[in-house]
Amino acid sequence: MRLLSRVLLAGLLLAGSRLAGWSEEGIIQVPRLAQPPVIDGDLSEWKDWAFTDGDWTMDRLRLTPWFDPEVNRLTVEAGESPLEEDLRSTYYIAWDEEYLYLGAEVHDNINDVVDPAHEDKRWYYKDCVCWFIEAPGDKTSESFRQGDNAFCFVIDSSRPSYGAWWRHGAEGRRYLEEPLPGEAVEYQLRLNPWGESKGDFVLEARVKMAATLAKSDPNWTPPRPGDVYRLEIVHTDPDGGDYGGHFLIYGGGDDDATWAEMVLGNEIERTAVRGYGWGMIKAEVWPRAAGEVPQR
Ligand SMILES: [Ca+2]
Ligand SMILES: [Ca+2]
Ligand SMILES: [Ca+2]
Ligand SMILES: [Ca+2]
Repeated sequence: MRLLSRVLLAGLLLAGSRLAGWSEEGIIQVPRLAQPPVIDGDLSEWKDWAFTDGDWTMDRLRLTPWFDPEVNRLTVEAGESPLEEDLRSTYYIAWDEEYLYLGAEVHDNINDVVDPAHEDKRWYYKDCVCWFIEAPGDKTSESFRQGDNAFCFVIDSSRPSYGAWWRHGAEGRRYLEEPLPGEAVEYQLRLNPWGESKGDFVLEARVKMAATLAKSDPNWTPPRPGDVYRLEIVHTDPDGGDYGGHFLIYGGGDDDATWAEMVLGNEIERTAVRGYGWGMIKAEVWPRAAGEVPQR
């Protein structure tokens, strides 16, 4: 990277650290769905009623407090595509009484799920979208201890046994690694959904909370509006390279104290969507006022 870029990035990082972190300042409000979606690789029936804050690119990510040039690969080598062609992605999250719903619409130049040193747990060396969730959320700094979960989906259309992965903690245990149990997950991938690139995909998934969150933390209780979890999204995109092609969004890595606060919210009213326009409704990251939980 050129010296000037390094200086600029260092400045951004300093500015970011003075913000004391996204999770200290904003709350992600995740709406409840009135109708359970069909898990078929098409998000159209629920994505407008879910949490999203739009397209993520490397250019956007490097303006955030969580950006770390050691983790997020930004350099463009000669002959490589511009960054926005490397990876551009929109994520969606919602919930109901039984499930967390997770979605991603992704523009990716290359589908890469080949890992020369494959192990089932090495999703981070493959194209993979992963939601890190602590439930219930707390302010204690932990790395995949009690209450910490990663729900990871390898973008492999052959749906291998490790394609839906669960890294998690439990009471007195940490970094447990196993496939998401069959009864806990349903997911679909749609590759090249827009006929533009074989690397593009839509991911639609649901994860049963009682079969996962309750096992990682005995203090978890069935979800109710106002419950506080914590969230980070990790999206790996090696594209033939080694570990390091990463988006880390809403957090700074495995330390769950860096993850953003995520509050289970109520349903988005259709009338509200009509009344306010997409930008207002979809940018559901709210400034926090003295411990107040935002109400819809
Ligand atoms: Ca669907
Ligand atoms: Ca890529
Ligand atoms: Ca890729
Ligand atoms: Ca914690």
